[in-house]
Amino acid sequence: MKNRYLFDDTICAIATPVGLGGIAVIRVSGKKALILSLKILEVKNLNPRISTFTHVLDKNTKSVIDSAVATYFESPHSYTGEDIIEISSHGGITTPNRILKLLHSVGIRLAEPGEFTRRAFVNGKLDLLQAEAVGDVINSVSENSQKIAEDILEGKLSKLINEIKDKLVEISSILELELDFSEEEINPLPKNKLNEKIKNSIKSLKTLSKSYSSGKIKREGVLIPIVGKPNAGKSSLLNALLKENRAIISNTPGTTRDSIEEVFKHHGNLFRLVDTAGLRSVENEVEKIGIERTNSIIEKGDIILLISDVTQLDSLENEINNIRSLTDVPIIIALNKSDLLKRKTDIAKNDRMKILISAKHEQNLDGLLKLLAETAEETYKITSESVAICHLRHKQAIENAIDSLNNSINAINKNMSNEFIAFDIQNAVTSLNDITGQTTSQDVLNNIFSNFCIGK
Ligand SMILES: Nc1nc2c(ncn2[C@@H]2O[C@H](COP(=O)(O)OP(=O)(O)OP(=O)(O)O)[C@@H](O)[C@H]2O)c(=O)[nH]1
Ligand SMILES: [Mg+2]
Repeated sequence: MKNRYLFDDTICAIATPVGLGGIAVIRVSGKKALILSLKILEVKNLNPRISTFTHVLDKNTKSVIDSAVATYFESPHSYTGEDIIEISSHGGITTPNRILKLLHSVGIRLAEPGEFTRRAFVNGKLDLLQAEAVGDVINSVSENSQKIAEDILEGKLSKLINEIKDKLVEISSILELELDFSEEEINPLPKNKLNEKIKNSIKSLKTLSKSYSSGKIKREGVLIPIVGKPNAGKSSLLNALLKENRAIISNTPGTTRDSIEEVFKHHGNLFRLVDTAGLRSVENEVEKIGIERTNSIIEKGDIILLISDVTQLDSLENEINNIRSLTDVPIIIALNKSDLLKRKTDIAKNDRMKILISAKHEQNLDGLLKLLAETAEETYKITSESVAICHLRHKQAIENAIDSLNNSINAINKNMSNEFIAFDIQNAVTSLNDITGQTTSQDVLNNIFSNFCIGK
């Protein structure tokens, strides 16, 4: 590593959550982590990688604050790449905060959110993709979101992007080499070979770009607007699935005026269910706004759950057409109030996307959840093992790279000089560098790290 101490000062933070707990971990990182930490510890020295039982002392008042275990991670073999001291003290709110104050009093600055990870990134311990994934692992709320972040943290996505980048750098250096030598001195790369190489890179980038919808869903959950006519039973269904009285239910049409979003976990999948205002033509201003909101939620939805009263299906086709005019994602049609049917019906039999349920009597809700899960998995390849991108920032950079490569192909086809072709390829490389962090602007970095919690 070139320079492990790009940051001059030493920082500290409580790395464990605030609140009651057996143990709290206070972290110190920086050039002076060891000497400054020793000022508040009873021991005279700490050996790298060995946990040492000691006491935390306020040397001014000569009082013992707590018994603790201190561990020294010697640079560069630490999370940040700098010297790190971790003090494991008793948990709770008072003790860790007293220790933090002591550390501050001996000249250690309190860390900004994400500063440990930012130092790890600047010191080359992680690239930007991995650093972002640290935040995603911490914030993950389902097994799927945890898995995608963990894969990125392990470097699987960085490897893929670096492979594409290396190929582009190779093409660009061949082109530049050809500029320096005449055709007699070297064999130039034939135009069709060059085209083929660039097209292969575009293909790999397109696959990555397409993985965004599945990556986003793995990270954030499947957004499922529950829509349908007033009184169809949308709020009843939300409550039945959540097993709580979240939304108000009544037989007055137009009960739900605003959308209610609730997160619901099902077999490792995260469903974000949104109860919406019933769709109908209305004069009432408040209800109108509610319906406009419903339409915009339909546009954002990953799967639409259309609820229809099975005893009043006259307008079902119209409802489906209305939804289709807003989105082309799958529509699951739940025919509700099956308990009101006098006779058995095979109405939902021949259409896989139709299902007969009763929200009020909790009938066939498992069947509905299974259908939702299968549709999500098939449409968004949620369970597939391949690595996926999950941040809009990554998708935009990949698309910029694809645009630049398309420009380079145009330049080749117009028989333009190698300089122009190489310029476009270099632009594509720069876009990819933005993802992994080599050329990312300070603003973007500030934005990424400010979303982290303090102590990470
Ligand atoms: N019999 C029967 N009644 C149901 C069922 N599900 C809901 N209901 C009744 O239908 C009425 C309307 O239910 P809600 O859940 O408020 O309907 P909604 O679609 O949210 O209606 P809005 O918010 O007005 O758009 C209530 O009286 C519910 O008790 C069902 O499965 N069977
Ligand atoms: Mg409702």
